[in-house]
Amino acid sequence: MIRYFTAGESHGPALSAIVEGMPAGVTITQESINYELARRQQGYGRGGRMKIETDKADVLSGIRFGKTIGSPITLVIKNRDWANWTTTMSQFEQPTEEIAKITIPRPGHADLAGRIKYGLDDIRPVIERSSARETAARVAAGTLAKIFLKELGIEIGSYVSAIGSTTEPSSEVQLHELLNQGAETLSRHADLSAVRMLTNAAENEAIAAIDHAKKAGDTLGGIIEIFITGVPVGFGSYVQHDRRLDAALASAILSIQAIKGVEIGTAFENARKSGSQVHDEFHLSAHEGVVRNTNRAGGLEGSMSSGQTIHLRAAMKPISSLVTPLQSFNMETLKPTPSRFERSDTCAVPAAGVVAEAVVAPVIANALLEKLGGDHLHEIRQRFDLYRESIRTSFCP
Ligand code: EPS
Repeated sequence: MIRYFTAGESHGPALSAIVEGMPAGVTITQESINYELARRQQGYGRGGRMKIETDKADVLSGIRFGKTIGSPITLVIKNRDWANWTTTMSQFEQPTEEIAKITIPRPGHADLAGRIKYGLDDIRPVIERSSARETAARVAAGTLAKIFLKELGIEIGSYVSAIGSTTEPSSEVQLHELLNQGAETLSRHADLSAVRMLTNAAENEAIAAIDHAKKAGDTLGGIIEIFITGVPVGFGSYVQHDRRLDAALASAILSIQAIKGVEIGTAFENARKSGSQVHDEFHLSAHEGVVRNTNRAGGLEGSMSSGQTIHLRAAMKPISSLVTPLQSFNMETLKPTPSRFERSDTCAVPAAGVVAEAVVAPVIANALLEKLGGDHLHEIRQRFDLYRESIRTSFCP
């Protein structure tokens, strides 16, 4: 099973990740990891930091001659901005000059609870580790699982369906056409847009909304749609809470900074309808076996994959670092005061879609490994092909 941890402060020397349990024999290139890191840096509305960084991952272990060897893989992404923070973020040396403590928490951020929880006298360490900069390490780690899944024809993609009150009116037909070619085709299409939306009209409206928010010293959230194609029926399980695939996917998405809601399929719309209008009926096809004409369940039934495209939707709150301050207080003087500004983004919804793709990849990879086992790509592929074919042929009338 794939496990990973990340480490690193936003303005420390580097971010890192150790990924354990990647099957052996998977071809990895540095370009493929760096490609995803570059995608994460994109998006209209990002702040000044993205102009400083060009994220690239160094691989320190677990890969030999371009292939995984089954050993833990260590990834390191250097922070270019570290050069400007060596005094403030010094690990051992005591600064000779006074470093101003941060004592005014931003509403909506980890500042208040983090300082209290860890008994700190300065909010700076909370900002450093709670920062969404950490997602660079998660994208690097998740990309490994994504590459492994792609070898088996399982693809993960995403697009942005809303930024603030701007909603993407993407047609079901267009979405279907893109997803039919694999979820990565959808992502490549979304990547052409500065806000990862699918129509020019929505893109232009979203850009204008971001400009407006920036001018007002405000921020915008939005909604991301995540799709996973090629997952066969029967991954995950209903028999125990911690083996439920829907719960594991939702947990991974909710672990992304600023994500406050997850929906599977059209769950909230379904809740307002009767069962006969919701459930996806079975039909039998001579060549494909079990087929459905609808996918309101979002590819997950009984906490297992249904064999249809998995569809998750995530709600991102507006970033909580605002130029125009909200009401706050000084944690030392206990005097009411406007919140302070920390450099940030106006809108990071497009980047969050790339992060979402990365965090669901190990979840799907683990569901696959739990079902089929195997330690190297060749044996996993044999088992995967056999499983898929046996399902298909069992139900062809
Ligand atoms: C981010 C890096 C950060 C922020 C942002 C995401 O860089 P800095 O703090 O140096 O400007 O731009 O972080 C946050 C939104 C946050 O709340 O901390 C990145 O690499 O994605």
